[in-house]
Amino acid sequence: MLIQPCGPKIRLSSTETPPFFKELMLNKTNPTERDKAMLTATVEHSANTTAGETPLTDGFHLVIDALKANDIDTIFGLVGIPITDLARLAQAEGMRFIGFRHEQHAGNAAAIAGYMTQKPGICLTVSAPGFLNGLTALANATTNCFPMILISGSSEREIVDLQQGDYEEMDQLNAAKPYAKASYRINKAEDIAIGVARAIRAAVSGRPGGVYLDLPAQLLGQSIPALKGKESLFRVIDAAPKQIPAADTVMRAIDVLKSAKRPLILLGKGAAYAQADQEIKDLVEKSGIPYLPMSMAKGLLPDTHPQCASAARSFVLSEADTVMLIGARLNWLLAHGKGKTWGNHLKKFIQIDIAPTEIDSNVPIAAPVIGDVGSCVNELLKQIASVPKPSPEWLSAIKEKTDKNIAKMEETLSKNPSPMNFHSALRVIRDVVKANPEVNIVNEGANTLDYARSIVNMYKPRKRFDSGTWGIMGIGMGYAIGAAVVSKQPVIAIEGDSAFGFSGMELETICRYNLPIITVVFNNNGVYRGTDVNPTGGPDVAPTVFVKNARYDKMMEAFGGVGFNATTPQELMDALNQSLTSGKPTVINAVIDETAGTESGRLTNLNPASTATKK
Ligand code: ADP
Ligand code: TPW
Repeated sequence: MLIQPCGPKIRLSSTETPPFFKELMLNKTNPTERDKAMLTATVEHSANTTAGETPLTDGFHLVIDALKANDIDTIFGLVGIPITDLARLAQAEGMRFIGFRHEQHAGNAAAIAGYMTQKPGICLTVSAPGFLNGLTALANATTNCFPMILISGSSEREIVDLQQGDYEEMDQLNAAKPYAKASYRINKAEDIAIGVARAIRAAVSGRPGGVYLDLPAQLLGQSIPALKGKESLFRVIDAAPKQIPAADTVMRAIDVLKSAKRPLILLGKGAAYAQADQEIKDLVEKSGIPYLPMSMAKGLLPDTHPQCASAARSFVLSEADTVMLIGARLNWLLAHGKGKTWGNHLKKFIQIDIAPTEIDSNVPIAAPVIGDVGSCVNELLKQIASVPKPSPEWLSAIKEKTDKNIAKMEETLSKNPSPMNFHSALRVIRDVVKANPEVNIVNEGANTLDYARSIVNMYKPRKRFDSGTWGIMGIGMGYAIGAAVVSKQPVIAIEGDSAFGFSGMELETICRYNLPIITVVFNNNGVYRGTDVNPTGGPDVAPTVFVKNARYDKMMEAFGGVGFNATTPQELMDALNQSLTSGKPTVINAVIDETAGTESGRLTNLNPASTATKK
């Protein structure tokens, strides 16, 4: 048998049929050809370790060995033909296999694990439908620049390619291509190590993204001499090499900063991903430039930092004359760098990014600095002393605006309406996070997302995970599970009731692995709110409306977790504190005024309005 680079081995005696195959055969009155083939392969795998014969290894083992050789210790997935034994083997070989109820959530867990660790998160699925369920997560990872690898088993190539109607037939490789940073198929066992290495490198180098790796069923059963297999294994060297920016680009950026009257730094999730926390802190503090964190960059510096301009966001975006983007794109989340949001002043942009094609994507960039955030910020730091500090007028104008807006928000937050609204419930979560800054936050919904982003301060980097670049619903439980597994610290998932529904079945997964995840469902009886009516007076409720007064906490109790129904801020606070102390899987059904939400939260203007009916 193959010598493993690390981890315990399952040893199969030459005469013994492995227990899971025994079970497979016993439970089947009519085992398929593939079942028989797998059994044969495994028995041979062990039988051939007897004296005098060439020891063999197989595709199953080589996939696991190749992942382990690259320090990948966790797989998020969902089993079935042809990857069940791959999952079993991963577990038997000391990896963690976290099994989900739907592949999309396994994929989301993998993606967020990749974002948190800079190692690609792995999602394992079955063919066609399982693959497609995972594909949404893969596309979302690519869109958000998270490194992940979707590994899917696939059906018999020759049948798929002739479209002869195989079980779960699909040309997965081509289906994945438009949504992945790279897509590969491995056809030969001796290529497994290279295939895995290519996937890892593609996921994490340059701009990170989602990679698809297609493993045909026949590959897994293929055997090759164990020695040959062992020799094929290797560890990827420097998978995400540093990219040092050219010196002239750094000097150009410094010159632009020198000419700035009202400079602003914008930190994006690329900056958080880079794990250059100290360098970024130094650049912000040594330059004295006010900064704005994008939602997932919150906590890179504490949101309470004196240079944080979040509370004066509209003001600084419209008034700044020079903006230095660090790992942030000028996409819809930043109004494409133009229009009303950005005011009437001509802006100069400096953009630090690892992807050269990002530059000038929406507006001309005066000073592109291409490289990894850590290296770019380091180079800028060497020159930053030559840049004059921002004018006291600019800083005091921001402070005045910040103080005013914070005072206004405090007034709103201090109210105690009954039922609770978004503000009174989020005030509680804000206070709990302040007291427990190590807590991870997952956040999705419309109003629930928009309000939580501005109300709940973050204090540590890479602790906030949300709907991100797509504004996607459904990341909730997947991200929460990924974050809990990777960080081994509590997670509070702040979920709109609609948002929660997309991944709610993963509560069972959370209970099964006993993860310290507290899901707070902001229950306002519908999508955005619960008050719409069917204008026809018919029996169907309006498209945005759910069952009234649903008890999401009861869902959790069905799986042995803890449920709370919170109707007041005090009840919510008590439930949160109790859950953080117990560490038990928990759902808090937070009853929110059903009239409280607005259509699409802060994105109302993105809903198309008819020009025919417009007055
Ligand atoms: P946000 O949504 O927070 O504004 P985006 O996802 O739009 O952030 O932008 C992240 C940017 O960061 C992408 O353009 C990506 O290429 C870039 N990026 C990701 N990792 C790095 C890195 N290590 N160094 C430099 N740029 C990076
Ligand atoms: C995959 C469209 C955006 S926000 C939202 C939907 C359905 C839910 C808003 O209601 P919720 O929050 O969660 O109750 P709240 O606080 O306003 O009450 N499908 C996908 N992604 C998106 N973005 C949608 C649909 C959407």
